[in-house]
Amino acid sequence: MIMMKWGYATIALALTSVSLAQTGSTAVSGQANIFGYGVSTPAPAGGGGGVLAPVVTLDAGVGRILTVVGTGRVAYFNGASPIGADGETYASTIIGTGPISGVGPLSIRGGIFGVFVEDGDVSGLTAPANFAQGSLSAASYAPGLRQVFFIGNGFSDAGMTMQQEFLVPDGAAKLVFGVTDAFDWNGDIGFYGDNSGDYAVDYTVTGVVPEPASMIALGVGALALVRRRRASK
Ligand SMILES: [Ca+2]
Repeated sequence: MIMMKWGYATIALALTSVSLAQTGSTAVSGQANIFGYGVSTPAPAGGGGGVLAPVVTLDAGVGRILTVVGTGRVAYFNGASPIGADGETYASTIIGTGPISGVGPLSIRGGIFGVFVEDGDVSGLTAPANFAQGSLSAASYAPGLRQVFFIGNGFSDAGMTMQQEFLVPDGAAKLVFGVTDAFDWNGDIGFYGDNSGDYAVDYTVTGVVPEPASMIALGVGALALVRRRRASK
């Protein structure tokens, strides 16, 4: 009888662990304004607000983890040396706009950034505090909803052997990829108009898909156990 009981439990647990693996690729224009999500026209301090940043619709799940491979180069003003996907060292603090946070203080300029957003109209929401990202070579990060975070090339080491993990906040329905820009990389957003070149990202989101059917199976399994237990008494 014990073997039978364990059999039920094993089946039920297996059904609740359907894994999620969402992958895709997108180009990220050097003018893709990471702060522009949720507002029709980001108000720049000058130099242009850029273009809409690409948005990925995330599959539903729990315990979701994002990994990214970022490439490409972007020049941030006419005649500037392009900056790679992993950015370069520079002190930057940029004020956000609308429902999206700013960034910084960070020791990086250029490179690929991301932000997780909930479903629906977020235009009336207040921006959260800037994400305190600290070290840019940590193994994992846990940004909140609408907190802009640095992704870079997605690796923590120069040899690009260790992929960083970005924990997807519960309630996130979308992932936006883009770039930051401001006069001298500090203050109000702006100066997207003179950017040229593109980044590109390959992204993967893993996790567990909650399945109503498996929850029913679990309930049926538990009920069966109760009945067997009662019958054996
Ligand atoms: Ca610029």
